[in-house]
Amino acid sequence: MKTAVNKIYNPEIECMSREAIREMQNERLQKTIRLVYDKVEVYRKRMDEKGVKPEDIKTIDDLHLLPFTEKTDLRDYFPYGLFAADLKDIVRIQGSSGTTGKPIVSGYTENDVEAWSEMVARALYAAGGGEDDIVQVAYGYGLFTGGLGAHQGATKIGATVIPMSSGNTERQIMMMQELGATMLCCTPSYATYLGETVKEKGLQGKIKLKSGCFGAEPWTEEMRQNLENLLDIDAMNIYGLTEMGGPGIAFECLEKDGMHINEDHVIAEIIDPVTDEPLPYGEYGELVFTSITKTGMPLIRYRTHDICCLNPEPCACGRTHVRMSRITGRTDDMMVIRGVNVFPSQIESVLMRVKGVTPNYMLIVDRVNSTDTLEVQVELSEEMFTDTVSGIERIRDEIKENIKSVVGISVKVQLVPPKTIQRFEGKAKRVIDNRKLGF
Ligand code: DLL
Repeated sequence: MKTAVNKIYNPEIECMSREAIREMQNERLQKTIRLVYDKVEVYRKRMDEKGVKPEDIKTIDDLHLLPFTEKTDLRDYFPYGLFAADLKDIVRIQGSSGTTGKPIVSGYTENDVEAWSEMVARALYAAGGGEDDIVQVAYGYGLFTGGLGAHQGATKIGATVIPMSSGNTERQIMMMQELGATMLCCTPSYATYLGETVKEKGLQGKIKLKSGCFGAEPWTEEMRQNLENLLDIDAMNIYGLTEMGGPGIAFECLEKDGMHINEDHVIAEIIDPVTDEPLPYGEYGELVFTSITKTGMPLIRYRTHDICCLNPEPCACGRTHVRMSRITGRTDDMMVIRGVNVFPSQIESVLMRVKGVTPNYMLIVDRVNSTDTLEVQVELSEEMFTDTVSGIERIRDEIKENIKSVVGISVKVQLVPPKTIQRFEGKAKRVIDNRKLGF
């Protein structure tokens, strides 16, 4: 691997003491609560209903007094109902379609765009980036925050940006090679597809990439290994969501040991998704964010539905901001199969450890004679495809047994020929649940 160098974009902030971070958060929280109470009717009403006044919120320990914000609120008050700034001060709208199709949007003031750009700049620096780099942005440009978010961050660090947007794989690889891109920003599934294509074309020695920031969808440690091998890079995780501003809310450094949350801009909590009670550091639960610098559309205790845990220990890289683990699932992507809770990431993790299959898979859930079924379709590698029948059967049994022991359910495994499972240029969609189709 062409190992990238550890760099810190804003050491004064990223390495400040825990006490100083806390003090900064307390002060910024008070300001934000005052702002939303004065400017956003929904928040004022909800706080009044709970009997909480802005002056009751003095420190982050008072957060639990505040109401949660849900994704449905963004839909219900679409488009401008949660904006805290006048439209004349909003310089950007970004959004996402979500799974139900009804859009959600977020509004940014100039300050918000500036803060967001710095968050991504920190992520790119942490991945070894700088002004000498050529950053290929293969996240989609548009309302989705990936493309413009990475673009702004790369511009901020003075790098050369190639704004490819997603798709057109042949052209991506041609440009990557000809222009000598050194960093790549896209979803991990698209990066894997790019990597597979590079390998197939025999171009592995001709690509100059050294690292990349990959996010917008869940991925596993095994998928990282695979991607790092395919492209000979350091593959870093980057997290974010439209509602809080986009990519860069948290990012990995080269220690690859959790994502540093930009705590000067957001406060993170973990709650029990059932009881809604805050959970201590180290325990897995639902991630909840409060904006503390946004002025366009600050959100209070926003429930992400993403599951992870937090680690407050300082990192070996020197940064002190709390780290979040990989997202292990979403409270809403859990499949309940014959009463057992199953997350797609658990299955992915099993598949990635099996030799002879590729990271391309699809999970098909159905209900046959009142019994839930789960079929795992996974692609064989080119080498394995031409192997003996008994070799292929061995792989099938290995997958079945490992899923049974890790997840606790029996599944049907279908091994399919190479390149037959759909590839994704943006976020991958790996579950088809026919039970929800109502027949
Ligand atoms: O996906 C923002 C983004 C763009 C993040 C580029 C990173 C890189 P949304 O489209 O609003 O925003 O989707 C947000 O995607 O709540 C998570 O469920 C998921 N997600 C984002 N990053 C990660 C990650 C962008 N690194 C939703 N790991 C979030 C796992 C992620 N899930």
